Amino acid sequence: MRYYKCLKDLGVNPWPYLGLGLTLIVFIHPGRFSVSFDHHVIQEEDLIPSLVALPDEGQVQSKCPLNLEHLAHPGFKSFPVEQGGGWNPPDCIPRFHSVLVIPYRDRPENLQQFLAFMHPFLQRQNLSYDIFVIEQAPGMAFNRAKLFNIGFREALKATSEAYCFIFHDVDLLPMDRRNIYACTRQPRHMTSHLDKFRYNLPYPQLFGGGIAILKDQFQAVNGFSNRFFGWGGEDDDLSQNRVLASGYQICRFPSDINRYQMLSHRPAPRMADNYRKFKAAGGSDHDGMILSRDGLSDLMYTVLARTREELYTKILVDLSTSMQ
Ligand code: NGS
Repeated sequence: MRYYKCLKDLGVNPWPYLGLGLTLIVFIHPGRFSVSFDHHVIQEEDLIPSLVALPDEGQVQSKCPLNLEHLAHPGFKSFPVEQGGGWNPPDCIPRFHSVLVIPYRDRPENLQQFLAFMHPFLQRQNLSYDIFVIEQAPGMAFNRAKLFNIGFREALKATSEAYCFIFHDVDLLPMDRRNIYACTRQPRHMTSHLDKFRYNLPYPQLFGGGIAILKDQFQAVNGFSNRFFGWGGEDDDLSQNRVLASGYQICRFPSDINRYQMLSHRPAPRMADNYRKFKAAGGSDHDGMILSRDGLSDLMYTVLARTREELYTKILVDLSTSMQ
């Protein structure tokens, strides 16, 4: 009260400042959006049961353990990776297998940081996994979505185990070890809470950054559209016009588990009207023919090189081609 009196003596009315302060706190609070947008969130106790495991081969007792509390403990030593970036737990039978597909061009530092971080992260989760980096050759605008489609196609040629796909940007690192890199029964948006957005989910339908989707689901929606060159929109098309329109639900892990750090890089030029133009040209009209004609079904590319690097398999592709 003394301070209030002093302020009054100075002729200052503190209430508008207090009001402004409170409003600011409400607006900048990191949980502001996450709470209101948390629909189809898998509760922590259901997290492991929600995952789709590899078919059981009857050796249940030697299955790799997966324990969320155990994951949080420090002191994990990582294992060497097979040439080409694949890994299997050495002394137990994995419950899950995941194919990570990373679209790539021109960001060597990010790729190095991503791989150095992800291998121990995935190994700690006792998954078996493969990492495919799909690099777009110079010449055309970057087509993230088409690179994912190519990664899907190429991984299926390379590994018979592939049933769960993680389509992931190279500049995002998961911050919570409980964020299991396996597929859930419904397609999952993984990278919902980024440091860049102060761990807020910018809009509920966001499906960019990193997603986990089963092979059959991805095939059922005909993959991504191949028509998005440049930044933005391809993920919105996948969620709205393909995944949700096909009757799937998009789920998420809880917001504290879905936290990600974005690695620094020059921002890609924003193509603000990419999606609008796409829709104006017919979009992925689910009931019409376009969805079935644009995606995995009309995927054209040429593989220029396929190399098994020390920490990943690299596939260099030319998108300007009309070869399938
Ligand atoms: C939207 C984009 C999405 C993108 C999201 C978040 O505006 O493709 O921002 O991007 N949609 C359109 O452009 C239509 S982020 O800022 O995280 O890079 O995923």
